[in-house]
Amino acid sequence: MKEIRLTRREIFRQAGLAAVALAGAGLGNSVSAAWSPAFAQTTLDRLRQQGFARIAIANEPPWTEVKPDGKVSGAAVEVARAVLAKMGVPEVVATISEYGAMIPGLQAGRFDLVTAGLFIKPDRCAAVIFSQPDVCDVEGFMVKKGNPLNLQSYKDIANHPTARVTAPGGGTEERLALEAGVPRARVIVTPDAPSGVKMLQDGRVEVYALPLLSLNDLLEKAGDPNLEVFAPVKDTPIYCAGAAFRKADVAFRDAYDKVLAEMKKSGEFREIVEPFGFSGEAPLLTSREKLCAGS
Ligand code: 6CS
Repeated sequence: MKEIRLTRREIFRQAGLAAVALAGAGLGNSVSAAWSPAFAQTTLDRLRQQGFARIAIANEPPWTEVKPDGKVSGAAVEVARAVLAKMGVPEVVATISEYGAMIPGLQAGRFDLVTAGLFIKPDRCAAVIFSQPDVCDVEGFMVKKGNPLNLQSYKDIANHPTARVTAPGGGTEERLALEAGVPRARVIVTPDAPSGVKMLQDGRVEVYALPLLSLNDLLEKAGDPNLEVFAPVKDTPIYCAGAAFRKADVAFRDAYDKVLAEMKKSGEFREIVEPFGFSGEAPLLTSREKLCAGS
């Protein structure tokens, strides 16, 4: 391959961001660059060319779901599928991931975007960039019928001498429990949605914490009259999720946002999310900027 010797100034002048990465590799003032701007393909170009985007999901209906026939669906996935199709990326290839592993996986290049109903929160906005909000929900507690310990907030769990809560690893509920002062030993990570219900049924925990729509889905599937859902959990906000992108993928995220905004305006967005039980209105009442600022 013909070696092209470029000075740092020529690199910065010729090829923009890609050069910053290369020069930032500490290659000194003049580097051999076996590439030219023609090779500086954007993420969106690559996805269009390969015909699919790799997405991270949690398999937590109705946000994301792998159906018995293997088809991937859920409100967050169907929104992303529709937006990406309009961007010229016809397919999505999903990987089930724990919430806590989604952002590291995105940053490591295992996924092209996260469309798992990842809540837009200040700590996450420091690590990734989000689309504008897509699906929102309140928080809930699944408990034994009658909520015998009268657990209505994470503080109630913390203040009870033995109450245990289960929640997804690296998810918001785990963090809320720890921040409310529930000892680590009483915050148990559930590997998947159904396991949390089983732990509650077997008396290994007293609360299963998830967004309300997720718990309602699990309650219906469990068909267990000894379980009920308490919501909204006191002292918790309405959370809104968005698609998450690597910080370097601003152009990809902005192009995604443009299509998402058009779909919200045309009513297509509402037609996708409402059959899953989500409000088509709620995401319009807030913004990425507000949610990243913690308001
Ligand atoms: O983004 C989160 O942290 C939360 N999102 C969903 C859809 N479920 C639980 C999880 O903790």
